[in-house]
Amino acid sequence: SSSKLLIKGGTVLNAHNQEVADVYVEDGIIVAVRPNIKQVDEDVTLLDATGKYVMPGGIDPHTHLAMEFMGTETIDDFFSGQAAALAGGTTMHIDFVIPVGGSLVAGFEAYKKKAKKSCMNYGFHMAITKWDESVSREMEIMVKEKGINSFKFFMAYKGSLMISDELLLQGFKRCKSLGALAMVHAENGDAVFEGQNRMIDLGITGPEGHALSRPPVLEGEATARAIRLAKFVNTPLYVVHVMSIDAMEEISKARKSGQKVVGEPVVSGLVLNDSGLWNPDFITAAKYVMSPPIREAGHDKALQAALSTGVLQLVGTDHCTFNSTQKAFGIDDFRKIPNGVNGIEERMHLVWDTMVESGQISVTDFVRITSTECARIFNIYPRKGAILVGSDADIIIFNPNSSFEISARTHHSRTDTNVYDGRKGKGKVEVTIVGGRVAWQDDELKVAPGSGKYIEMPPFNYLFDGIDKADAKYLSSLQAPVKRFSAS
Ligand code: DUC
Ligand code: ZN
Ligand code: ZN
Ligand code: ZN
Repeated sequence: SSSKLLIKGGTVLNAHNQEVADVYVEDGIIVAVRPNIKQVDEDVTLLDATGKYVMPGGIDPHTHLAMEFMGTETIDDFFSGQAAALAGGTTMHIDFVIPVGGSLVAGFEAYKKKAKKSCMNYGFHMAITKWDESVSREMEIMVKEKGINSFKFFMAYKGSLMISDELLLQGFKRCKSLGALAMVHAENGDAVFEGQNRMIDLGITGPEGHALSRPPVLEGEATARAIRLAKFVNTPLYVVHVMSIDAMEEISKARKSGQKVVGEPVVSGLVLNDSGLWNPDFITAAKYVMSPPIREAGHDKALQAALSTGVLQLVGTDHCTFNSTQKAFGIDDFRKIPNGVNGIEERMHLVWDTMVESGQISVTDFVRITSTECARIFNIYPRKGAILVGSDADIIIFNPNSSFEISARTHHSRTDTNVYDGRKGKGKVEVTIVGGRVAWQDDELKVAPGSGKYIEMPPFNYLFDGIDKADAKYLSSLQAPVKRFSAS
């Protein structure tokens, strides 16, 4: 069997540079990157990349495969979702484990089981949806034994996933002590509840009520609150699915002040806006329902600009698909429409077209925001996110002169709709390589369920550098007599 691969003549892209070079792979690892590598053995698979880019496979930091949610389960599981990912040039994703019966360990085991049918690299974040001693203890098990270095807290979904500020603080403190990254879904869940009641009282029960019930100000408020609480605890913070100017500006302000805050826009927020979206045809509109919602025109362009200037650092998808039958659960009440849109297959193409083709970012920036930065934040760089000697051979061959076209009829997700249906653009992923093997080529999946690999992520990423020092400085400042109240 061939475990040797030679990619000839392409322009190799990394976040830090670009060069015309060949890439030679053995047993899943990149062993040489330089011009004019000679094909030595007979059993080397040869790929011609002349005139094309050779870059690290995409890493999607935010997906939900096989997730039980809002009374149903996402239609894409770890095989169909990953097949779609591979078709779109993504070689790794990080999914959110939901605890089972309040247990993180049980949730982890359940997700490992779901992921047995994987055919690419995957890692996990863990959602924290309640707080007690056992959750706190299990967080340590996750970090020290299970390869999870990030925990997501929901400030929305009142009555199910949402947790209070008190518990958020406990969670942030625990993350900090474990060297794990705290993540937040930032919307004010109490206010969303109020907003939903308002819509129902007004008789607005259609999909547009979803967006109207949770406006940008609620995302801005929760983002600001999470940022300030993270500052109080002095721990890094990762804000998932930044969908509004309101949230983005809070992140911008915090980063300017030196706070360690990461902002993740998702493809839907970057390329969609809600003009013409709330079509009178229920399904046509319901497919766009996600949380936070797709915003009015203006937020999309502002998020693109923030991504191009580094205010936001990496792009996810929140891929969370439900088919028309599932979306129809909310036909009489938008509150029952399962939240979520597709994107795992479309992310690389749409980001290239929207950000690179439009001239907003360079080709090396593209690598950074779709792969390298994610690997750095989740502490698996340079194993992932780079074409370097010693890195895992997760590689795509991208033809900038070809073109893509998105259609629900031809996409590889199991869902029957696509929020990007009909979109066309420049650039096309032609070959996707995972662990040194061609996983997707000529519109054909070449890997079988079960060939995927769980990627463990170690704690204490670069964002934790200097935190001890800042804490020590704070503590010593409290010792200064001038700060103390004196009775004398
Ligand atoms: N938002 C969604 O749209 N789906 C999954 C969970 C979430 O926060
Ligand atoms: Zn969320
Ligand atoms: Zn999500
Ligand atoms: Zn196909």
